[in-house]
Amino acid sequence: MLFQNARVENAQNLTHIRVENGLFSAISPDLLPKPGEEVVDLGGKLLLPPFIESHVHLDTCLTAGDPVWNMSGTLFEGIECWSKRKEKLSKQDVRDRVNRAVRLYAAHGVQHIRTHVDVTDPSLVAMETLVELRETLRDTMDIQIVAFPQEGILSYPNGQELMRRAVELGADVVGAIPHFEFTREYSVESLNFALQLAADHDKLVDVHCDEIDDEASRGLETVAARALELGLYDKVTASHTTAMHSYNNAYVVRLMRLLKMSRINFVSNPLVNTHLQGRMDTYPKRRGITRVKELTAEGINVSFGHDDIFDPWYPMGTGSLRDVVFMGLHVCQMMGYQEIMDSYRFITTNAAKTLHLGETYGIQEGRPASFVVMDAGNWYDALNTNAAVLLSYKKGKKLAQSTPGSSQVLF
Ligand code: 17E
Ligand code: FE2
Repeated sequence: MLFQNARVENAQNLTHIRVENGLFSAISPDLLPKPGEEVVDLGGKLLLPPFIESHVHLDTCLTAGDPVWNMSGTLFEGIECWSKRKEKLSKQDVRDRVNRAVRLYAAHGVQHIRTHVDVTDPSLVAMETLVELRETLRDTMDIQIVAFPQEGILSYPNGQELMRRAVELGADVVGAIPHFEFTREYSVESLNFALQLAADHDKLVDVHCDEIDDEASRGLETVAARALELGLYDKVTASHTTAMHSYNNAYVVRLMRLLKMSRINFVSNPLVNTHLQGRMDTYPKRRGITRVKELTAEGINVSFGHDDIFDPWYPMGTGSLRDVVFMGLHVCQMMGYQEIMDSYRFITTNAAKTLHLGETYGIQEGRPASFVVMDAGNWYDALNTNAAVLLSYKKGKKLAQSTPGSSQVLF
């Protein structure tokens, strides 16, 4: 099959792309159709590697208001609401909601998801169900599972044992939540435990790290130091790190040296953290987004995640990562021309690094023929016009398509 006249990422010129046996077999402006070959003329539309959701909670999605709404809009009230919803979890409930959420994502060109799954639940029903769904959905959505201790590792009954069991059940990634532990000591101990658990079982790490407006929340330095000392390096990711918004600059300069040495990844969730953070402030109200611009300038890998779709922490969401980037560029003040043009990387190649997708990902000859086509000629226009994802192909198979609606101005 031959896709003609594609604009690949930020390329100046158009090219043609041949897909055979589920792989990109040739990418070149000189390809001619073979006799009988199916041809699709993309007419200069933007072709990108598939979108990657690097941070979401699939187990909690589509539960907003059930049984109670988060009235304050804080992270901590969200955790209380979820704790009530958690009592009602069943395999069927998790399966139904995850299947719906995965299809929302698929419609928006997402083909990979890293989901945090709450393991502070003695039944571990959500974890068991996600492990099953990872298998059932493997041809359509790549799912990576984080064992996420929502209510703490040291501060929740049998927290360490639940984490170990989650890893035995098949979690790909080990999580932690240092800012929610009862004390600073617990916070450090929980991180030592989580990173050692990952090292012992050859797992990745993704910590909900310092998701609080407390400038004294310093889990990040412990995460980075352990990543360095245990030799885990870029297998480790710090998500949220919103306290970094409030750190003093002298401390950040000192911290940045360690962050670079550790080579850890960052995930920022601009939609959700603009909504959750700064809630104890009067005015000025902090935005509570980590320092994406400065981290990027230092060559540190940052991706963007949605975090939630319609759940106790975020009452909206359609699975569109374009909305995430759109918000992220605003709150991080990254609206220069080139910053806008490059911003698809937050939900593609940067996220691929975090998820360790390696050579299974990217528009290159010999790699799996997985890509999306946007209804725009470049990423700037795609972002600005909220362009539809016209096509989503995974390993040469069409997974989703859309026909943009038309609207008319009658004057
Ligand atoms: N849990 C948490 O600790 N933080 C979040 N942002 C969400 C769930 C969505
Ligand atoms: Fe999260």
